[in-house]
Amino acid sequence: MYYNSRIETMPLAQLRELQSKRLKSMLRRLYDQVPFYKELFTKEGLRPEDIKGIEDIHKLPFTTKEDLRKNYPFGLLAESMDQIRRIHASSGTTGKPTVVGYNQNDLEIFDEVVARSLYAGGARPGMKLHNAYGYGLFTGGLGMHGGATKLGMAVIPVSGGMTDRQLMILKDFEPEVICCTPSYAQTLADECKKRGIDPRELKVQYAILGAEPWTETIRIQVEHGLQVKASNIYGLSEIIGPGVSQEDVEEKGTGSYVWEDHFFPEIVDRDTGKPLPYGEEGVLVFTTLTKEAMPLLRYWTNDICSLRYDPNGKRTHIKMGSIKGRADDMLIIRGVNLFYTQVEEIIKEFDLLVPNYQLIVSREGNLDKVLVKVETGEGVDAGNEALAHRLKEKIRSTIGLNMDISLEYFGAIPRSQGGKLKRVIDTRR
Ligand code: DLL
Repeated sequence: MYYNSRIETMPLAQLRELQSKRLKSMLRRLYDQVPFYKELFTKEGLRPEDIKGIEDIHKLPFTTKEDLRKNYPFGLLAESMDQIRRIHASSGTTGKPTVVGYNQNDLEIFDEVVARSLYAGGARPGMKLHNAYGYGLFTGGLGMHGGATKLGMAVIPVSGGMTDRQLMILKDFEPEVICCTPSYAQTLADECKKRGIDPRELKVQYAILGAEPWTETIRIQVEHGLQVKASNIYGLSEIIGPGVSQEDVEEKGTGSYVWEDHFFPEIVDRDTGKPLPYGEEGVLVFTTLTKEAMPLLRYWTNDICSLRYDPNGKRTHIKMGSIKGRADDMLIIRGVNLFYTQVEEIIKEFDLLVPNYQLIVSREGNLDKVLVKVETGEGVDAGNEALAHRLKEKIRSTIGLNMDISLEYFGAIPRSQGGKLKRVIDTRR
């Protein structure tokens, strides 16, 4: 039932004790090894010994992406370079990438949390993993690879792109598990259909999807189009990579287990930074409890979601809900806060539309404009003005914004080629 049953079902009181112990030694390390943190603590009048346990965590300052940028590339390492065994980087929206480093122990933790995640997603030792996350500086490819190896799977390191070859491998190598972004899984499902490949001929049973926000509609499409059970994997380079949290394939839709023995999650108010109670939506913040090469304290992820314990869940660890969007790519359109997923929610109510879309944001004079380009279903006329009008009205009455609509033919909007899909093109900046 579990990859690591002792940890995954550890009673909460015991988990808290473990977290407290780990937090204290992590703070000592930050203070002694990272000048940035020593300065930050001094500025706040804090010493590591002021923190008695995990319940004091809210007294500590946040770390932001800006702090990583200012210390680019290696300024936040708590370990000398000769102990570093891997470096990853994720591209930011502007300028230099965010750089992270791992020592041997960190890589072992990475493998452990990914192995747990794969297991919760349905993978078992002896199965083959079709790994279509990108290999390279992105943590997806190598991260999933390491965890699958640890679990005892045979990894097929396909990486992203070259859809023809992906389909051939899916058919001929008969992997039982695939991992990729949800949008790429949609691409693969569409291509199967186009080429007349019956997904039931494939042996793939489980899809472990993440690295970008997705919805229940996409789950249904992928599950149907590839004949798999699809579960969510979440993570970010700064904290480790994929495997910070994972949905159990038998508890779909109830949230993803955060591996709390390694990553302590909080939800805070996006404006005040104050901790919010379980169930409320706010910014997700993580503290790494065990990472040695680059521990981070209260890292402000900018991802918006909520946390809750599930009394009916198989594991004791907390669950995070699906990511509603990012606080920093939240759009402000004529003063209205907008997550593009809100538009997606509306699109999916229309049977004649498919949720493959793009929002093009521009400014005319002082007025923000949004153009919604959305595909119609196969065989549906993209010139259907009544349909465009109904969508426009629904958006106006639900979100309170007038948007322009451009219906596109099925297949007209670029599909993911394996990387993260760009849903919003904001030309105002
Ligand atoms: O995307 C790590 C990863 C790889 C996760 C493979 C899952 C699978 P970054 O490139 O640093 O790391 O991007 C992290 O991607 O803060 C979220 O905004 C978003 N993200 C990642 N997973 C999910 C998910 C990897 N399951 C950023 N749902 C995060 C929604 C996700 N958003």
